[in-house]
Amino acid sequence: MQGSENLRDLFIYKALSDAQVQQYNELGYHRYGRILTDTGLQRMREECMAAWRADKGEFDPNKTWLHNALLVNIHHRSSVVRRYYFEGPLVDVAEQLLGPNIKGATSQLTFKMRGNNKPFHWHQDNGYGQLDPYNAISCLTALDHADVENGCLWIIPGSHLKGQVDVGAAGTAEAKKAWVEIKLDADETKALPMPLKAGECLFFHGWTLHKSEGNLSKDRDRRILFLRYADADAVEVYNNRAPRLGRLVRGTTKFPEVRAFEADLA
Ligand SMILES: O=C(O)CCC(=O)C(=O)O
Repeated sequence: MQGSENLRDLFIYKALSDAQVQQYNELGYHRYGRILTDTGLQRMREECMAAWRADKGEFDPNKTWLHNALLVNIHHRSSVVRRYYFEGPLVDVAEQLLGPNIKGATSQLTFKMRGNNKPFHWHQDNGYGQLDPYNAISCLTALDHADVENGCLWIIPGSHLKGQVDVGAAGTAEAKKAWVEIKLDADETKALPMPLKAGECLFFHGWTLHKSEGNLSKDRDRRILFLRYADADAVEVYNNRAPRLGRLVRGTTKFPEVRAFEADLA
């Protein structure tokens, strides 16, 4: 992809209104709606699938969840993801919700291909990698239509207001490396499905409880690009409070290692 390509041919920029910011603060999530243009969606599917096929091949029920569902650092492998992550509309959203100093904290594909009927249990994203300050946002961009049948996300509105849930040993650096699964209790009667159309985006707070059920459709994959942003000074609580390394996408940071990290990644 050409670096000079107009970002507005790929991505749809819209600022959140004050009412939407307030609603996010109350409910812990926001449905942005369409965020990729048709061209952006097509590029993203092509580049993500090239990386996915090279590493993963076809879905294989005999392989681990990690193998079947996750490809980390996709921005190293796809220039359109890189531009979306570093320069796209989500950076503006992150600024509205986190403040002026922001870094990318995670980029990955989280796929639930047809045949993958494994649920992903209730958890907080900040449980899998506790960052402080506790205002990181997770942004899910759908590369396919996602609905209840093919394993869309479910959320408990307002659950972030209860703060960080202690996950004990599952929240340690060792558990994170080994991808120990977290299974929090949640009041299912309050859960809402979050269907998305391809090219739409949902974002939510790092404390918002969410889950997904298995993909029970016969012929539809559920492919999601998962990006996370944090305050530029955010540290990893589980890792002796070392700064989370991620590209500085806006503003400044007190950590020189964060300023230097991926600064040259075009
Ligand atoms: O891929 C899924 O279904 C769930 C992903 C998720 O909740 C996460 O990565 O935090």
